[in-house]
Amino acid sequence: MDISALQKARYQYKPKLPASLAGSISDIAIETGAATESAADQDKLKDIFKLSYGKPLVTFTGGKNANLSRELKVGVILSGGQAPGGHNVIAGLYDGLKNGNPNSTLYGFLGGPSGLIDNKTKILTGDIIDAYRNTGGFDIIGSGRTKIETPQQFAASLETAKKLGLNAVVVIGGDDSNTNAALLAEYFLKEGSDIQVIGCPKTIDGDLKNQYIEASFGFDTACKTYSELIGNLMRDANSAKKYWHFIKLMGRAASHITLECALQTQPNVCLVSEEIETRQYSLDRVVDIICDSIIKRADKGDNFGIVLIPEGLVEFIPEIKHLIGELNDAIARYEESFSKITSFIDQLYWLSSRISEASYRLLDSLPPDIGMEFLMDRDPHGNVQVSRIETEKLLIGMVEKKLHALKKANAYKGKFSSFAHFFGYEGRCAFPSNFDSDYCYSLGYSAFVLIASGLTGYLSSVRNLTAPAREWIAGGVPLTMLMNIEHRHGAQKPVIKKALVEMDGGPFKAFTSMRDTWAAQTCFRVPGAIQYFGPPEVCDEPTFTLKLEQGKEI
Ligand code: FBP
Repeated sequence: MDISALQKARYQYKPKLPASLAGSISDIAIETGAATESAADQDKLKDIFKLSYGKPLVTFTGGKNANLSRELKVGVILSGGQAPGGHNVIAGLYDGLKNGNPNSTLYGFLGGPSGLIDNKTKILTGDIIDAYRNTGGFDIIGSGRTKIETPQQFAASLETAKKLGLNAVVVIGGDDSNTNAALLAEYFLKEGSDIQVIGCPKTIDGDLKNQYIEASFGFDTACKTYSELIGNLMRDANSAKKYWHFIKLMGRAASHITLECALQTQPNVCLVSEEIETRQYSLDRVVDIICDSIIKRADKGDNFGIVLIPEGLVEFIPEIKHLIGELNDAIARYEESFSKITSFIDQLYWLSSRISEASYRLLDSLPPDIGMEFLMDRDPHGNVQVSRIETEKLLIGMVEKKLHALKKANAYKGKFSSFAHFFGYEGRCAFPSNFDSDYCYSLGYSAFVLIASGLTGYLSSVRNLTAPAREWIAGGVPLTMLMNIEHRHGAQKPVIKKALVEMDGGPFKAFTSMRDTWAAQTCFRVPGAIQYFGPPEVCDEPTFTLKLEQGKEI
């Protein structure tokens, strides 16, 4: 790939580390806290994770730790969707390993977890790492969504790790991938192996967090990228004053991205899936919310505006959630016969006797091209691929219908002209912001310290993230602390609990205090592009979500 001037300049950027990791490698000690409990379902999880449940929290401080200069062999996996900063996690891990002992080796597993199962690796040398520092993407080794699930896959993973003589495997992934990391750590222990497993919290969705994992990496850069694009559309809408833009934003389930972008840009309407589920709003009610703003603004002659829609919305509208649940179960149970049916009409007929009448009627009432999107292949974790459901178009169609009826009844006199957008993949491989560059490098470096200290079943953790990087607190959080039991793919499974938007949380409260004004007036805020060079208040600012969650002003 040809190298841009920005990429060249970013190679020179030296990520900032927390003070506990920034000094000499021989001066990092670990402090062990109290034993931990899982997020819920403690008894069931204790039984599943007999050997790795409930370990203590650990924090790095100044002190001596002879283990850090051991020669180590580590394998790293990039798992699931891309998130800006993944390359810096690997760079931090590499630099930690080499600072500890220049003879240590870092293997990259190619194409995600399947690289571990199939023993597809490449040794990551200094030259390779240098070509990817502070860049976006996961192309250094590639990523994948293979789930390590069957006994054969677990056994093959152990065999690969043994063949390579690994001390540890690092899984850089989201909630599903880190659930896998927890299961792998337990499996290795059960098999009497001392190969360690460490996770790193990745996902632009921002839903892998608790009080010790303050943010997943990539969220910061992705939100800033989308907010720039939304701000640009706002300027365009306010200049021409003739279009409504319906913008769906990535985030498989949680609405964190949409909410952060709303706080940054102040749109006329922002739907928050978690609120819609809490209030049990129907699809019609959601359409009414959008139409209310359109009508209020049309009364003032403003026939333009911005609507933000979270990607996962459909799974939170009660009647659609029910439909998806029934579809998931029916498709999982009769996978073979369903996969042979190719036309939508035949699929509908096949489903008519396998899902409830209400769900069938709803599916049948959707425009066929959108109905079909509900039946597309599930991901390897059994989830509907919501990024492929065009909710923004479904809502535009329903809004048009409603406005047409209102016009006939003389209750709406405006003009409605719209565009549908989906911002998702555009933000996942952007050059990481300074925040993500620093955070990711610190996560990778911490992963090294956890490995060198002999720990397994931990997620690398860096917190106190609204403070300057030197004051960040690095350490590790036991993976079982984030887990609960959920109904997935037709069965009860141990999984990392998704952190959804909280109705009593700072970000949602800040949004609700302003949204009525935004709905009627034009209060657009244009944040502009991510800045990499310049004053810290411009270049290093964390997300509003993070600040509000920590009770800080925005
Ligand atoms: P992860 O949870 O693996 O980080 O992926 C998140 C995500 O970017 C979602 O926002 C989106 O729904 C999904 O990936 C898209 O998946 P794919 O890359 O397979 O199309």
